[in-house]
Amino acid sequence: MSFYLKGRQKLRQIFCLPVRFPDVHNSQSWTRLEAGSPELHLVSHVDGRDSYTRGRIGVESWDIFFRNTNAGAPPGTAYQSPLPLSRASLAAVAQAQPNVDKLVEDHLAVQSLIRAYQIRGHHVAQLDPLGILDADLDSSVPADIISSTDKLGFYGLDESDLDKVFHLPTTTFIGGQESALPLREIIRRLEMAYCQHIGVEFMFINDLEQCQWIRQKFETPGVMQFTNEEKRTLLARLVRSTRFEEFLQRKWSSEKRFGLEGCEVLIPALKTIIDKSSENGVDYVIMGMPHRGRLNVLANVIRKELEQIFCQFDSKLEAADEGSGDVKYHLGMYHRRINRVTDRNITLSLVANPSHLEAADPVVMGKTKAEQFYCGDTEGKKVMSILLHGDAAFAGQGIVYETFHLSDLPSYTTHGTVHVVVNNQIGFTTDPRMARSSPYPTDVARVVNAPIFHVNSDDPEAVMYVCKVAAEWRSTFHKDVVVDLVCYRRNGHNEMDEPMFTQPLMYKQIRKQKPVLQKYAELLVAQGVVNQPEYEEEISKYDKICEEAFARSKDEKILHIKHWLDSPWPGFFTLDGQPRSMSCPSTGLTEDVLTHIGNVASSVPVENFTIHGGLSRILKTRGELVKNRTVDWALAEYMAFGSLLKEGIHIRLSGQDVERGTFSHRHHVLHDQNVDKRTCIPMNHLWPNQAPYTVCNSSLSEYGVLGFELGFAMASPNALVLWEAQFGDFHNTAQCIIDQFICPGQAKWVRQNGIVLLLPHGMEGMGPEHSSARPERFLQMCNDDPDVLPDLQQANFDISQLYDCNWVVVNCSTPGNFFHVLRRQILLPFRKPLIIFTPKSLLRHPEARTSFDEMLPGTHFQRVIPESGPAAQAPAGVKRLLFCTGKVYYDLTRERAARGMAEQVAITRIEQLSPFPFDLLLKEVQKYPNAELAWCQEEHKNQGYYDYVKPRLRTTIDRAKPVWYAGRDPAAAPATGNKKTHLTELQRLLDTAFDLDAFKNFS
Ligand SMILES: Cc1ncc(C[n+]2csc(CCOP(=O)(O)OP(=O)(O)O)c2C)c(N)n1
Ligand SMILES: [Mg+2]
Repeated sequence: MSFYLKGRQKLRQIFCLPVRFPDVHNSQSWTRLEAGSPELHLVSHVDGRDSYTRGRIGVESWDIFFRNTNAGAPPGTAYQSPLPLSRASLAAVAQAQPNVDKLVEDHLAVQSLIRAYQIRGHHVAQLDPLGILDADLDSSVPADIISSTDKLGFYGLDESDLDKVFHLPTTTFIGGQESALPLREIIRRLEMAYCQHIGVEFMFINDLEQCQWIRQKFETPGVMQFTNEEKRTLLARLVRSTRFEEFLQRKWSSEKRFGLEGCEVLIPALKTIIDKSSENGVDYVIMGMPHRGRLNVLANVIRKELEQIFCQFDSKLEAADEGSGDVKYHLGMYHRRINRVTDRNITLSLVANPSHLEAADPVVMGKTKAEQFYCGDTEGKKVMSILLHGDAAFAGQGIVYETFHLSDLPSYTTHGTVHVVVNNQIGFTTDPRMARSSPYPTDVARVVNAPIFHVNSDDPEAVMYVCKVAAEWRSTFHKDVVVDLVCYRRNGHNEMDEPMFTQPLMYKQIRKQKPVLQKYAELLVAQGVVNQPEYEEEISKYDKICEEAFARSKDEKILHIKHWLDSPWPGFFTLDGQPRSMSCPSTGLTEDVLTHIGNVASSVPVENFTIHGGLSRILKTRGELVKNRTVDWALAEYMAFGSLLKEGIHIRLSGQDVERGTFSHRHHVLHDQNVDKRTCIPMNHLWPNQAPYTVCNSSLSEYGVLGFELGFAMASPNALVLWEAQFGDFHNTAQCIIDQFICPGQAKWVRQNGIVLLLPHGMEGMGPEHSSARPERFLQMCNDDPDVLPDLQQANFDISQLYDCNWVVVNCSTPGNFFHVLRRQILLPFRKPLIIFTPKSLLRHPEARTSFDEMLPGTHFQRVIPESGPAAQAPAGVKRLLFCTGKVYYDLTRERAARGMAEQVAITRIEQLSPFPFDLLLKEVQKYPNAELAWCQEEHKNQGYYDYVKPRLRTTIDRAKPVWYAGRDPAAAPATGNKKTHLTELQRLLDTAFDLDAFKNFS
């Protein structure tokens, strides 16, 4: 046993505190005390309990305590407030203290002491149910916590002060009705509030009202009371939680399920948070959680039909839906039901997640924000989120920090998340002391001033109490809060895993540990709250439910992943989940609409608003473009957004500096130059009854923010949600969201998502960073087969291709095509993620303009922009057909003009790289029978599009001709850091592209 426990034991003797054993509800421990165990004898010996019980102020409560404990009350509830002290007697005692200076000093000392407990009491709370570990990784007792009488000296006090009465400061509630207490009683009450089974960490919060609120919740004497009804409900919930795991273990002993054994209290804990939140008006809870206990949460919190869970264990069942599916402990769920405790409707959604721990955190936040947004819940009173974490992952994964930093930002806040940590004090095989540098796994939450409630999970009532307080905190302050369930993991990491290899002593202790259900049932039986037959009846009732569901699960013939959908889109699909059509209307707009949007985009639509002179010039240039019936990149985006808003589509554009635009081209938020923080978003002044436009500069995060926007886009198909990277290459810090959610999301979870990624890309001599959005990676993850030519005669070939793909990858060379692809994203009858490599220099390139004519009704997004110059007029004479995508097109046309090769070389742009436009490209190739084919790109050969395009082009032409390469050599870095080398490389690739003999030697 650690020094700490020894120290605490001594303290408990001096202050007559109950000695807490690891097995906190083991009534034998308590009886032993009463029966005159050596410890108790020592108590008598040191201070003489009898003698100082008699006639001393404030110690009656200890008699009550021991009496109640003896009668079977659990430690947390045995304590009751002492009888009120008469004011006269207190005053008399106070007056009897002669030395005023000493009096003042002592009062100040007592104030410090109270504050010390409030700040550091949690370090000595009895948090580990096993009694062998320190939840804060430190066995020492802080110097200012009174673990023995000699520590009173720290405050200039001594044993003789223990019975002096001190006025209590307004920053404590330990007095209850009393405003003064003897020091001994003050310490005892502080011990009761801060050093038992609950460790409250909150004094870092820099808001007095919030601190007072928490102090009141934990310090007020007798505050933790439960009715018998509540105790019975708690027991019944523990029965379900425990017996569910036991049932799975019995039926499928060799299957991984990441059981909850050792933290069964999680189920009643979550239910308490939900009950309390429902009572406070919440009707939609969105949850995210890792593997541990997930099936149990689905069964007993979300209330997924048990047979649906059980049939996931049947390896012979085939999946009925499209997609490749996912393992059972990753699937999501959506369920609407009546909350039995509050009798109110409640919708619960558990978001599907990958193995990647904590990756779902921002996704849950984003979905919650969206659900709040769509139901007008501006303060988070109706919709809330609960996030569950493992201790190792919570401390180790950076995304946790990124997500916390979204929690209070106006465009990202969900007005408070309740975080619950299943702190089993181990991560797979790694001990906490090797897994984190912070005392607690929860310290990351301190950055946002979230209170943290650590609680010993073997004290179910203490757990319920902190969960109630957490839910109340959220509904009072609308800020994040953390419940740290300090527990243990009864089995290995999964049920097949041997934990004794690495944690032998811990697991020896665990083998001895009585399950919490058994302990709590014994306690309630001892208290007379339930009797043994009632308890047994509760168990057999639930076992029967499981058995019956198991029998029904045998009737299931196929698995429906659709049953595990976390975000249904009612009305968007047909009843059997199909798109309502397989076509896409024209994405063009009438001249009037284009002109109107253009005019608003080039004006300041509010009175007395002074914009910057430079911006006036930009808007003036926009106005001229509109007069000339032309758009540049920024205006094209405006046209797409503005028109969709008119059609009732909400638009949300988020990312770093998106309001102005990294390249200062967008200017969607105007700033009054004379009035601080006065802004205007012209896009919201376009139409009466338009949908709202949200444009928000994000925190400097990619992983967190992209995850958030993905979650936002999950909530509704009738919104265009875009995330823009500052530069395309920065998306790789969000790679997990791309790899785990965006790319395979539909295949794993039958959940569509229409998120748009805007990734600035292009080799502009800016060095290895800021150049490449890594198109090769996105293209490599496309699910189309490079070697199989699809059926080009298929009706609506282009739309079917889109329907079958996992995401759409485009690189538009004109603003008009950018406009069309954004609108198509919403006009399609289904949703797919859209990856757009967006330009930098083209934002201002004089040739990168589109006439209104190409945006009028009847026009469409062009997947391929064929050659339209002289070469197209006399195709037979064309010697080379160059394919390219994006900005290099402008370099190629300039070079071709300079070389006078307009008749010999045709240049065709592939605007939609994936799904690959086999049909249109076949036509292009057939049009130029005498041309050799070459792919030209500015990216290095092992990067960019070449590896994706080449085999597909070869398949298109049945491998009849080679496809040559004109571009940079392979390289490790995306671009050179040397401007001159950049230009030399560019010239070299242009030389190759237009040297008609370049590939002769290879033929
Ligand atoms: C990002 C990530 N890295 C590694 C893993 C592999 N892994 C799965 S569970 C686990 C331990 C998690 O420990 P903890 O968060 O404490 O949860 P517990 O399993 O103890 O409930 C690890 C390392 C993972 N799933 N995700
Ligand atoms: Mg753990």
